[in-house]
Amino acid sequence: MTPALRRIQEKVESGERLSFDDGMVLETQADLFLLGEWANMVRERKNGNIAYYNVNEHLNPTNVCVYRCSFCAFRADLKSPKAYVMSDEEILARAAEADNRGCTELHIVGGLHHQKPYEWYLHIIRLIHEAYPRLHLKAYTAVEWDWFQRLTGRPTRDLLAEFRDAGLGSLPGGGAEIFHPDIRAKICEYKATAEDWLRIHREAHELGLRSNATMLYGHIEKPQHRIDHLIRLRELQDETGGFQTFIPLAFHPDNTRMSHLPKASGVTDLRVMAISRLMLDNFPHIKAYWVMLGMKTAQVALSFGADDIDGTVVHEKIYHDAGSDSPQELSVTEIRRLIEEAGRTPVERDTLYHEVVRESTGWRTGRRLALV
Ligand code: V47
Ligand code: SF4
Repeated sequence: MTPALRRIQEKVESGERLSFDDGMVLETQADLFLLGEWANMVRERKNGNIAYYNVNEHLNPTNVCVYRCSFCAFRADLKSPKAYVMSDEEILARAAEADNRGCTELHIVGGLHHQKPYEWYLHIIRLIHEAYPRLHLKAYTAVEWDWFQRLTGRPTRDLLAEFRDAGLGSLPGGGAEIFHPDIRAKICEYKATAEDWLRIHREAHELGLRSNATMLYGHIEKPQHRIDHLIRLRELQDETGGFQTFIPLAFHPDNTRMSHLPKASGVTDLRVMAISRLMLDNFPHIKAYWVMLGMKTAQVALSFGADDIDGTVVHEKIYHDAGSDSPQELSVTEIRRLIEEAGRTPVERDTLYHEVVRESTGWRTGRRLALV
């Protein structure tokens, strides 16, 4: 082991914060097993042997989008044959399906439609919340909030408060991509900047809304851009404490403008997972999103820093349009089996990390699971 790695080992063992330079040493000098051993130590310190999952569905009200992010296979032009916009009836039918299946959460994100007013996005939240108040609505990425500001000329803080009063429960972590401007300028030139993304999450946290954070890796970014991204998130978390979960997202190249790039390997997926756990010392949870990783890698990731594998997930489009060959849905029985086989204890959580108790009459929220 190099002296720099030995020093990092001491820091990990004593719970001391890792610097940007330490992150670069992890990226360039640490082998997979060392990363796994250290990330697992931190994971078990924070979450014991538990692996969380939830029962949720995805709703993407439209795929029409004014932007053209080069990694996106989901978006469509206004007049494209694959363009769609869901009607109120379709949205309500999807929410009814989720409610009937015992989902605790609906994850709502989509494109920025050229002709849809701000009120349409707000109406979707009201419509679902009034019909199915028990469904937690985790809705709209910072990129969408930034778009709503452009549509209305109103500050995002006011918009977030208006949505919260209409039934918004929390914010998903999408749209973060890679914060560094050198990369952002190449993969998503026009949409919300890193500063916008971070400001919107800060405002959400200050309004009492929790949120998640993501990082899109495995395209044109370099290790220094990933470490920079993680440190910016860590700094905001120091300020607000409002982030719940970090989700590293591997780029899927099929049907995108970067389709010439290879898919991230299993080793890269596990390395990024472990380094994220080690750098984000103030994030309670790290999610191995099985839809993106495939269930086999997600299962192994539970020993490389991850303590959550997201949900049963029905109607996922963003990854499936980009070539993911994961199934659309895993049953609770299958998720629990895979977690148990990985030597972990499965615990169903709701979006805000309360335990979910299932009874013959339905589900109820149990105790709040400790956030470390
Ligand atoms: O922001 C888009 C990514 C994100 C591709 O908060 C792609 O719990 C890979 O954020 N290859 C949206 N990634 C998904 C997301 C998410 C997913 C699961 C859980 C949560 C949560 C959030 O998906 C986008 C972008 O970074 N993305 N296209 C692609 N071709
Ligand atoms: Fe639009 Fe989001 Fe796709 Fe970018 S990633 S093109 S903002 S749908």
